[in-house]
Amino acid sequence: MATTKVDPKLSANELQKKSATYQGLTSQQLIDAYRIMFTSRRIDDREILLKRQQKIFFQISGAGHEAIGVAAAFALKSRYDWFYPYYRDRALCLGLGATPYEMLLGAVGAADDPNSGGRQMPSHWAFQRLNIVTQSSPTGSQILQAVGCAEAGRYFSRHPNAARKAEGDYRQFKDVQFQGDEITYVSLGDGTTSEGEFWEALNSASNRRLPVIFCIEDNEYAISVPVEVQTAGGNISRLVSGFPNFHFEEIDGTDPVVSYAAFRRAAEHCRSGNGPAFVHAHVIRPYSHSLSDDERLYRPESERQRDAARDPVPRLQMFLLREGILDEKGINKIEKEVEEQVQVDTDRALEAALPQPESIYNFVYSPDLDPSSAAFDTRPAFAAPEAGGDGKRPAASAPKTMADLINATLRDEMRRDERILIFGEDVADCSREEYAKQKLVKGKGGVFKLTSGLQAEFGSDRVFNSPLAEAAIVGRATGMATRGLKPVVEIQFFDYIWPAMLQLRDELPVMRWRSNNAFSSPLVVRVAIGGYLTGGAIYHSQCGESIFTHIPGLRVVFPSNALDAAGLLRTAIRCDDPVLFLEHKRLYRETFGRSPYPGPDYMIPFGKAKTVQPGTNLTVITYGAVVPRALQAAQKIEREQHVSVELIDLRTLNPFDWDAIAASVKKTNRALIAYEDSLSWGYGAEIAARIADQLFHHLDAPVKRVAATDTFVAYQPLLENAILPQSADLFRAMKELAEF
Ligand SMILES: Cc1ncc(C[n+]2csc(CCOP(=O)(O)OP(=O)(O)O)c2C)c(N)n1
Ligand SMILES: [Mg+2]
Repeated sequence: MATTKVDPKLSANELQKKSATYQGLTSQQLIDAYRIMFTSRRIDDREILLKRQQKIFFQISGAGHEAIGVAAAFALKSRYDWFYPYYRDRALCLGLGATPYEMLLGAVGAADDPNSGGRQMPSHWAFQRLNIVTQSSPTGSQILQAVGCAEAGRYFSRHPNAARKAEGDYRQFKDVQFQGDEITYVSLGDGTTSEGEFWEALNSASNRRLPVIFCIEDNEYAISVPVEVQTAGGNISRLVSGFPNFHFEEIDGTDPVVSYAAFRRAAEHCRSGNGPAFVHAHVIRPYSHSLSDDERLYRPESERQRDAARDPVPRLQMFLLREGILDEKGINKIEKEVEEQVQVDTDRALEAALPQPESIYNFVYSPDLDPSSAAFDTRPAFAAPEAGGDGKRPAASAPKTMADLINATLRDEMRRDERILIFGEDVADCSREEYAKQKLVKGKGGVFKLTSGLQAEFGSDRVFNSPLAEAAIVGRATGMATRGLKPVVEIQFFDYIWPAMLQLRDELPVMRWRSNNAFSSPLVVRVAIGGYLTGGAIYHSQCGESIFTHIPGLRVVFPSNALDAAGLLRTAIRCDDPVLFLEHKRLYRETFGRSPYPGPDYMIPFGKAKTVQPGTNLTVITYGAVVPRALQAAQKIEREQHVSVELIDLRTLNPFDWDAIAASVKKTNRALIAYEDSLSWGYGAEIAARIADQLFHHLDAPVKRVAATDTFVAYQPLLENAILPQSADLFRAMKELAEF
């Protein structure tokens, strides 16, 4: 192992005994390192035993990764820097201050497990007091969030007022702390560098010079797949070396001294504001991938022996003995103390109270702020009609489009709350600010112009273009929101939301639940959705909202008119849950549903449907762009056949207004559910099933659905018309239902 003598005038003996440091690590720190590394290994060993005894239910070890973990913990600042570790980082977490007892609580799945309260597998770390952010199982999904976390730290140091608490919205429940020179640590295995999100994260961290340390713990295997299959040329350091602004280290991660020195240099680079760092640590994996894996199936004994010779725990022990830092007695004393501690903690953990089944619904959503509550029910404050006017500018009281009101709502909310950031593809007015400043260009502000003028008013810190990378948009936003920012990001077209699906399914909506309320990421994802565009075709017409309403923890909103869009967007921004805000492209500039701006505090609670028109013969339940089409059909059938239709616009899809549906169906005894998405397995299936289940005795006819065909949407208008539900289709279904 490498040693650096601090003072060459001292004798070797004195050096070792008194003032020797090893790349800046004192003898005492090395002793502490050994205690932590040995503790880490003994917890793994104990868990393996417990798993074999069926007292715990999963085990994955940090064995072989202890030295790099301790080195990172010592070089960084606990409770000051931020940490996105992965499952092999047991020693890191111990080094930062997590206790063996807390880890064993996780292993048994105890109610007081600080990682997740028994909701996640062991080694999925989360320690709120240590800034160790809740981690999940998908490999690599933490990397973009770490980038967002670093962005948040920087943002708050540039906008310290944004960190202030405020009453009456999510900020009341979201404490912010930040340090001017903080670092975000994120780690991952060699195999995980194959994930696209890894590259997206490096790209943004590099480009924005963010203080992120990427620690690659390269044990040469991803379960059974060796590194040369994952990584072209077999060495990730070589591939990433072209990223600008990085500090690079490639080291023996089984040597704590070398690892510590590398982390110190990396931290220095990051804290000085130079950009991110990349620490590529070569480590070993002596205990197979997990207890479900036996590496002897794919690794010969010779290779395993070679690794064993580098095992960091015995190596450090030998080093301490050789350097005279500890003698055998000293080593034995530490090991005995650790053994006893792990035994005591295991016994306690096995006795710990278990979570109660009634608690499973806790923290799917914010326990503090209910977006369906009366607090989010405010009256519109329309501007009084202006007298005269210059005839050129539209009066403030004039009806505006949905696009106008979304833009106005974003503007007013950004004025009110400095934690709001907007980013996405093309959302800025002009990334090359000088063009706009010199008035050479007018600015874009979104492909649908929904964010027009916001960069000009709020600056490029708050409104900026992202790379063309949807996972990065949602992943970074999630990291920012964890720190207390309120990103309102845009996915340009629903059709292209899919690269972000892992973040939208496995990360964003589950942060709060999986951490037992220790962390949360309330933010808004605005998405342009839907067809009826005449030429939108397959990739500019998709719906698919039921895929997202199927996700617990995610609010889903789908307004049909300008006023609702304004009121619901404000609720989405001020509430304490993640919200998917679906904006129908066809409705952006429609004549239908225009409204004057309802003022800077207008809110509509989630889960409250709107009765578009009352009726007595049958109920139509719908939302989005089908609302005006259903209204047209309802008016026609009333006119021509005297059928009175009650038309319900759900407005929010999760939560949805079951009470309104039930009250209406009890009155009309007939129900039709209409939606733009393809018919089968769509949103209407759930509503139909609930009506069948709970309102069976009130029905005089089968529950009907009208929706798109089970195809994609075609380009040629003739085909598009045949595919998407039209007013005539709705009319036919209403007639059939009324006549049943
Ligand atoms: C996105 C995703 N794909 C697959 C898996 C299953 N899986 C869990 S760990 C793992 C290998 C990870 O290897 P590496 O990144 O090298 O980390 P190591 O376990 O070797 O430390 C795989 C394939 C997963 N958890 N997430
Ligand atoms: Mg690996």
